[in-house]
Amino acid sequence: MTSISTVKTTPIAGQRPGTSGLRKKVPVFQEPHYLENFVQSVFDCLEGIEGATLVIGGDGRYHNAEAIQTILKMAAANGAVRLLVGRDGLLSTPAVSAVIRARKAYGGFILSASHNPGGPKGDFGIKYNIGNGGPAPEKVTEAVYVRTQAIDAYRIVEAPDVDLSAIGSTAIGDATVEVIDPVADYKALMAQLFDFARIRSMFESGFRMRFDAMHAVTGPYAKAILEDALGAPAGTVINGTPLPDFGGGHPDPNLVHAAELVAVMAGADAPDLGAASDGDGDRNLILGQNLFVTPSDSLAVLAANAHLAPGYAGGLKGVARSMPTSQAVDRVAKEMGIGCFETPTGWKFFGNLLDAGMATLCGEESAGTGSDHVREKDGLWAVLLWLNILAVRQEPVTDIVRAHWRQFGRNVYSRHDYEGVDSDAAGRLMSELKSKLDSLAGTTHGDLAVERADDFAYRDPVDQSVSANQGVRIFFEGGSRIVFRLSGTGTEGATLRVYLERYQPDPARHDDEPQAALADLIRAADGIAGIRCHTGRDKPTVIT
Ligand code: VG1
Ligand code: CO
Repeated sequence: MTSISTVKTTPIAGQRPGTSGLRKKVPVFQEPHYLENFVQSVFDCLEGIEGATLVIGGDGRYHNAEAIQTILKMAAANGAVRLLVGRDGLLSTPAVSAVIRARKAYGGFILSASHNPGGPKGDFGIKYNIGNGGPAPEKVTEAVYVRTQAIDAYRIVEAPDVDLSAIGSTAIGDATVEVIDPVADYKALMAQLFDFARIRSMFESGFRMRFDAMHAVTGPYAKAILEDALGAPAGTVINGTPLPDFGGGHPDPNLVHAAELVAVMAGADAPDLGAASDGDGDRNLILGQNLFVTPSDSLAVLAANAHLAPGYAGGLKGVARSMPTSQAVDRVAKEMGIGCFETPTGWKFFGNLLDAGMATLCGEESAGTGSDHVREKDGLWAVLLWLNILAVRQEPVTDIVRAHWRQFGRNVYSRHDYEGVDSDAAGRLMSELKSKLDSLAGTTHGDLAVERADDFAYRDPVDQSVSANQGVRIFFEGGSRIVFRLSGTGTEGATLRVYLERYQPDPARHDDEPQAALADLIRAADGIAGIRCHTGRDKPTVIT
């Protein structure tokens, strides 16, 4: 007999999902009923959970194992009958998406706080994905939030924990838990998209790369694909064992947190390609010898060359980028005569475009790139597409990027983050800025003249839903741009993100150091928004 308990609970304040699910410090998720309230609120908003198949997995961070057991027992109590879980509770974000799609599941839960640090005092997070494999759209996340404010009970099966360490099936209440190989579905999908034989022969002829898994979830995926399937030498994947605290590091593949890899790629004996991924495996960092390929440039180069990989040989239906991402890909789309969409920050906004066949490739400046193969951004996929392009073109990364700039011009780009800022001060900065948008047009800042400024609002071309307040855009004559927005993934105070972009058509200036090339925009950003005066900071916490 299955024993299902209905446990009384009360709403918990502040369970509002941000850019990418609900993220809080681990001790918050450990508070009584905290996780249960949110998970039950999700179930309460789903129609047809009765008899459903769900996929559950996480990036292996601290509290992953405990949270998964709770979700399994709640899923069974709420009527789901088949629960697919990665071995040891591990599944990267793109792998969850791939499994949901491959096995036609109803949806899934991803346990991750992505690039945020883990450990007992680190961050934890939960995100619900729908049947297309992508993050639940805003109308679902809003309904869940409303539900968290009214919930009074949750349902859970009384049962011992399920052993997740070996492939196999276990009953839990009326449901079956199937422990699956976390890599298999994903690897099979990659083998369909890319020319593994060609990449393999590139490695055989001495091509060298270094992939930094940052002690996070991509280690097993990268080893299975790069080393085992593609024949890259052992040791190509570094920091390849997932650890609950990511080895004390910050699994964010950028110039600051992947400093070890950046140093290797700047050294005399640098490999041909350097790459890294984040906590949950959906981001990517691409480095050539002595060259950081900005995610915005990477998206543009991939769009221009994707047809070289078998999965994209038929060309692209369109491309999409988040609003703060540089306009480099827009130039490629124009040249190719395909559509180019500008969406708010966060992968959930790409879902409709991908489902409708309006876009094939999507990207964000925050190191997220992906395609219609899944409905999440996909770190290892981006690395494999680069490898496929390199195997066909037989040129160094640096030459490919430089040639791209010569053809399209360079969108010099940088993001300045002010982390842990007082929330009220950050709010005041944004509201003052918004109050003067109309009066900014025509003003000059050094040599820069403002063309127009707005607060970005997006109308989804598929379902016509509108998402307002998505960040302030300031356009300057000549194609330069500054964007201001507040992060929706932080767990301490507020993070102000300032995105700076200047278009440089002149090849003689393509080698200019980005911060120097953007110096007048950096000054203008402070002049316009009063960053120093509002935040009390004289420089950003992180520059990428
Ligand atoms: C950040 C990035 C955004 C990304 C989001 C989730 O959001 O800027 O581009 O989609 O993280 O990424 P924010 O609101 O802090 O700027 V991750 O790898 O969760 O999955
Ligand atoms: Co991530």
